[in-house]
Amino acid sequence: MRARARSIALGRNELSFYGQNGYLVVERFIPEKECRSLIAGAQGIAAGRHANLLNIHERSPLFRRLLVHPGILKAADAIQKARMIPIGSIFFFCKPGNPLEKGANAHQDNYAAKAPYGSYFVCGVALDDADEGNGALVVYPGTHKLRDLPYTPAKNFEMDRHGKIVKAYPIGPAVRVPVAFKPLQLKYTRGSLIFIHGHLVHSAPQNPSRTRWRHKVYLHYIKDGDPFWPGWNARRRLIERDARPPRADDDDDH
Ligand SMILES: O=C(O)CCC(=O)C(=O)O
Repeated sequence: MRARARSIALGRNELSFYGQNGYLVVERFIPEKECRSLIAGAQGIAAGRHANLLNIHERSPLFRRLLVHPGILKAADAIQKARMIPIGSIFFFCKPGNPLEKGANAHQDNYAAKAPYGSYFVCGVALDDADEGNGALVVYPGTHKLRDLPYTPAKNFEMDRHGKIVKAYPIGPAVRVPVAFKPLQLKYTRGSLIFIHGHLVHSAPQNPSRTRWRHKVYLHYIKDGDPFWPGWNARRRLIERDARPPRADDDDDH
């Protein structure tokens, strides 16, 4: 199911699709030019070392603006029927053959935020076209209704004493998916948004392409007033929805 592009005017059909399946794709919402700028921004930060970038919104005003994008917030509020507050972000390069990114196990994102059921909410922003050729996201429609599935805690990264990722594991602690729920590898174009329920089981293979990258950023939100776990590595925290990114000359009184 695909919602209409750009305006994110979510109607009854889209909201009911999300309710049934736990995800919703909005095609080509972020313009091509902006996708290219976001990729260039992340590549600039990576400087040739392509590990996941946790909280990229703290390192780049472009990503900070994306996290509080009024169109994304409006859609998030409508889907979640609540005021949604940004709490984090993570950037994936999904560079072909990259040892510092290993794809993702079949997992539920709420293992990280440990929020009440239905509160944690993720918006993936695809910065490249994605399909099975470059390891697009795989979802297990309907699994969000299973609530919290058991898992064994596992680390995503090993970091050095400066907080730099030196080793990566597949993201997320693996869960067992009941056989009634079938995997579906999505196909989406650059600029698409993928709204994901915090309890939807999803995974991603390591990028199997030899040539195609799959840049993507995930934006994280929580229902206003709900508790969440900040995490050891991610350090999620509440972010003002309407704050402008700080400018270089804003820090006179610190
Ligand atoms: O590579 C991907 O798109 C999936 C990443 C993922 O599953 C996650 O951040 O929870």
